[in-house]
Amino acid sequence: MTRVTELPDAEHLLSGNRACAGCGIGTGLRAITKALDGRMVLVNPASCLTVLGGMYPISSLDVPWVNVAFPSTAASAAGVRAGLRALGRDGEMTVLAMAGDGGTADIGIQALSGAAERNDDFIYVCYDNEAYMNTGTQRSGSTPAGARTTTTMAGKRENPKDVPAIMEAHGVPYVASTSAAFPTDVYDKVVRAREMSGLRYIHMNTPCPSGWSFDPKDSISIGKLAVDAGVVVLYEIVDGVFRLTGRSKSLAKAGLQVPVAEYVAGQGRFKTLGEAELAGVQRWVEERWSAYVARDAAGQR
Ligand SMILES: Cc1ncc(C[n+]2csc(CCOP(=O)(O)OP(=O)(O)O)c2C)c(N)n1
Ligand code: SF4
Ligand SMILES: [Mg+2]
Repeated sequence: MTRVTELPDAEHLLSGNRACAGCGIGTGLRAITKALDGRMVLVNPASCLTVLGGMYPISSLDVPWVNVAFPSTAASAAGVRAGLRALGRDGEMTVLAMAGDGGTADIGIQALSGAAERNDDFIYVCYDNEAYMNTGTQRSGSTPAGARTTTTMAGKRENPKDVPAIMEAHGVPYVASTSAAFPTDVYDKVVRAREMSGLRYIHMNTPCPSGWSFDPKDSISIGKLAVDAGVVVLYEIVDGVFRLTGRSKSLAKAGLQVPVAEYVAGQGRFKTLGEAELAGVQRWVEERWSAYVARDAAGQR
């Protein structure tokens, strides 16, 4: 695994942007742009990422990017790739589609499914802050059970949609789950994806101080707690072979380090979560975790 001190020095996400203090998107995007060495076109729809980028003609990124309509990210990325091919510039840069969880799990899923079925040639990163944050924290298909949003005032009832599993079912060559709290895990996965072709899907958890209600200084520690509790799991599936990575790989031997109760305690969005609901979430996490550990062991045989 790459160490932080081994990451490339070049910065493509410039200092100063319009995201909230402590926003996980910036941490993750910084690692992604380093992994692509700045040779990329970013395609993104309306979201907090658009806000982070700034308004034309100002940009906080030193790479070209295209803002597209909310449901069309994957279709637009496929179009950008086709355009580069037509210009004879196909090998020059990676096309990176990057959208939020609302733009991926809900409104953009038909375009993403179509692109996955065609195995279109780009990397798609869903950064998951677990709600529609840019418009003021509405519930998405990726919001966890028990989380309070402006459209689930008593806490959401349903568990989140498993988008990486949906993408795996399409048979795409690369699927990964990562967290902005582990920038080297993000970096290594984007490097691996960069070296492959076809549709490569990466799901990146990005803590959101404003929407989750915690102190911005705790962004990384909350992201790490999510992994230690098994709420977020770091893994990759390369040509159908599953393996846990980084911190989650260590936890396969050591066992989950903290109960879900400890993870939710520091976040205001879970303040309506009752004991019975919490026990339900804990069971759901443990069942998922056991399945991941079993798949990891099977993949190594
Ligand atoms: C078709 C359409 N519907 C609704 C909107 C309003 N809108 C802009 S950003 C956004 C929220 C996006 O949520 P998500 O994709 O999770 O990204 P986040 O804001 O959380 O970063 C919404 C609903 C829009 N721009 N276009
Ligand atoms: S609302 Fe959340 S995701 Fe959006 S910029 Fe602020 S911290 Fe980042
Ligand atoms: Mg979101």
